[in-house]
Amino acid sequence: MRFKKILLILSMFIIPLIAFPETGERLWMRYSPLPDDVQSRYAGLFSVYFEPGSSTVNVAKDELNKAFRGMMEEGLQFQDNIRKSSLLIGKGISRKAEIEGLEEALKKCGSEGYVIKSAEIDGRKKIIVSANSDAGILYGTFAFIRMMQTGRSPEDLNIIEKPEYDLRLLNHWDNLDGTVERGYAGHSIWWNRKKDYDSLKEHYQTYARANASVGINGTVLNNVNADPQVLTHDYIEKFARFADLLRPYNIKVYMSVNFSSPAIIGGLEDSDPLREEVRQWWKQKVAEIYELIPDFGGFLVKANSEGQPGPQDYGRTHAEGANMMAEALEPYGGIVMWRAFVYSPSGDDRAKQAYNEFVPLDGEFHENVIVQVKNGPVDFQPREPFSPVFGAMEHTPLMIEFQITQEYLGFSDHLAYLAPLQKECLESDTYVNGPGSTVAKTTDGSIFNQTHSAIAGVANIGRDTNWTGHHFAQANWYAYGRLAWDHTLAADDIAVEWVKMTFSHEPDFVQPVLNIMMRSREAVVNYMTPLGLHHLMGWSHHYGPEPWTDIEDARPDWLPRYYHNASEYGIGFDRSESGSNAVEQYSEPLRSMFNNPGTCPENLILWFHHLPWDYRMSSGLTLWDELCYHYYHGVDEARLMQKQWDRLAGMIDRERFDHVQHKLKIQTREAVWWRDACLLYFQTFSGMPIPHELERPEHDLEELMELEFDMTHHN
Ligand code: BDP
Repeated sequence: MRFKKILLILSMFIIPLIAFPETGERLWMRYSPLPDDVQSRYAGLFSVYFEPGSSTVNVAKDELNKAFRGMMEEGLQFQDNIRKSSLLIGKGISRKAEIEGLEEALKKCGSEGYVIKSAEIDGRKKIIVSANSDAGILYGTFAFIRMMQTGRSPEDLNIIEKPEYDLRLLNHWDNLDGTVERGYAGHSIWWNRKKDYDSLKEHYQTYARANASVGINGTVLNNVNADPQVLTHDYIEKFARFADLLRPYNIKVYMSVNFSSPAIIGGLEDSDPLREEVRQWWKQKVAEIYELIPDFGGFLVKANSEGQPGPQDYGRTHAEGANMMAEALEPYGGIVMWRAFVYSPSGDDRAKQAYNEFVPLDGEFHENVIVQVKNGPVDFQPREPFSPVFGAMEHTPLMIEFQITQEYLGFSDHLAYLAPLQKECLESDTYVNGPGSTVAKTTDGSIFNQTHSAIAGVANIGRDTNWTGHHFAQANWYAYGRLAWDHTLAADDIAVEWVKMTFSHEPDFVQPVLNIMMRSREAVVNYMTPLGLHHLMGWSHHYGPEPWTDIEDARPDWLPRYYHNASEYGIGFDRSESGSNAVEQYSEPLRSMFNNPGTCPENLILWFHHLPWDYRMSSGLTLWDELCYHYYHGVDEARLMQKQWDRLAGMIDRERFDHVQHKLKIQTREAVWWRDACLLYFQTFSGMPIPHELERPEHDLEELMELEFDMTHHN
């Protein structure tokens, strides 16, 4: 009797906790029961005709069933007859039933898009999900699930979707020893795992489902600082296993390669791209890869950058290097993504170098080469102008590289929702083809007639149970994928989707969380690098503020002082005509606008200008006072985010609530650290007081300068 009682208590209280701890492991695919009103909207859709198909179609079918079982608390009834079904999913629906407008709609959705449509057959209402390919069925099914997850009405649907970019990639900066460069969510999910692949299958499936749910269709499995070993047969076999796992989810694998591989692992004398022996070596390697991975995506290459080898080591150009690989990949349909992130210790402004090296090569790259350009001209800072390379190479497909991992935005300790940053770049007008020539349009094929369109995001994924370290960093993976599919989506709409799917539909929860997310990136900009300042972080760890760092032997353009130039006169980098003239790389009217401090957007003013401390800003304040207000505002925003979150206690599960609360505490403390470090240090030059109505700094400059930063708890 007593035993039974214990069992009962266990099953009532303990077991549910063990069975469903909210660890974040299920990402935005939690499929927990929907609110009653949403359930009732979908209640008529249990009987489904799912046209049989490939393993990709089976993935979609299983997912839909899983989603119904969780969200509607009951599995689907699969029918083999469309008349008995209310939801019809498949490529061939239009052949089986006459549905007005379906054929036309399918013509608009390309090879990966889909149609979701309300229709009436024999006087009965149905919903059709159709596409031209199995991949389209996969994405259409996930879109339908998203509609349910976000509570959208399934009435009067006429959705026609087609992805904006053909290739929507994640770049994992994962090393073969299992560490992740600039990763803050634990070790690599791909490399150096003790467990065998079979026991990890479900883990990889979650990764693949998450990507498929937003439309990511490619992934680079290793670091751009590539270990040559990755091209040995053992590793190619490992890539092949991952490719097999990811294939049903319409995800191709790609590899980062080291330019010197022929010499390092091939035993050749050198890796000169114009030498026949070297070219043959790459051809054979590529053949070996395609033997095992027939749909291998291609190579990503970081060459002649930060110590990586490249064609310039042999007096050859980036184009000659890229084309050699492109030729090897071409017969199989593979591509080369050649990174434009280059800067040599040349003495010229680092922000100008990618443009200087690449724009003259426009037109020289093979058709299957895409040049991959970071969103800004320097390096993934909290705010940068867009890279002037966008729009400047009309004969070369360019792809944007965003950083999803928060190397410069507080690692996985700070909440920073990055969709506003990405939108800011995508929507920046380059003017290269007149007004409206946004960065998005110069890369998605709508302005230039390019063979490929692509986009990449440096992943923030690791072995942490919640995948990304901070629960809110999951939103950055999600939002990147959504924007890669459709860059016209609004950052706040994406955030609402994610919050509903990940946490709750409760408006009293969704609204304040949306508010937190939408303010978060600007908060980080304000407490780290307001008004166009950049690169003020510690030079090795890239985490905390060290605007003072001076290291003998270090390259000047690695050090913050190169960028802020603070002196008794003022602060900022003069990139105007009288300075480095980086403004020249932008088209008119931007060039003139950036060139003049009076017309330069103030949120970039110190990016383009070196100005005196008493320069009058549009607010009427001096530059010094304005800078102080921005830093203090950043801290206020961090505090507000923390308070807003505290008020949500009890509205979601304890585990995730506490975790986020803990992280927000760290963020607020560190926002003060950033503010005090930067302002107290700059004050040694400006000699001006912090406006009296602002609180006094909490730290002492000397104490901050002596702080030994400990990386260990941040990895
Ligand atoms: C920098 C990172 C470095 C990367 C480099 C790159 O600090 O770890 O290797 O970018 O993109 O921001 O290649």
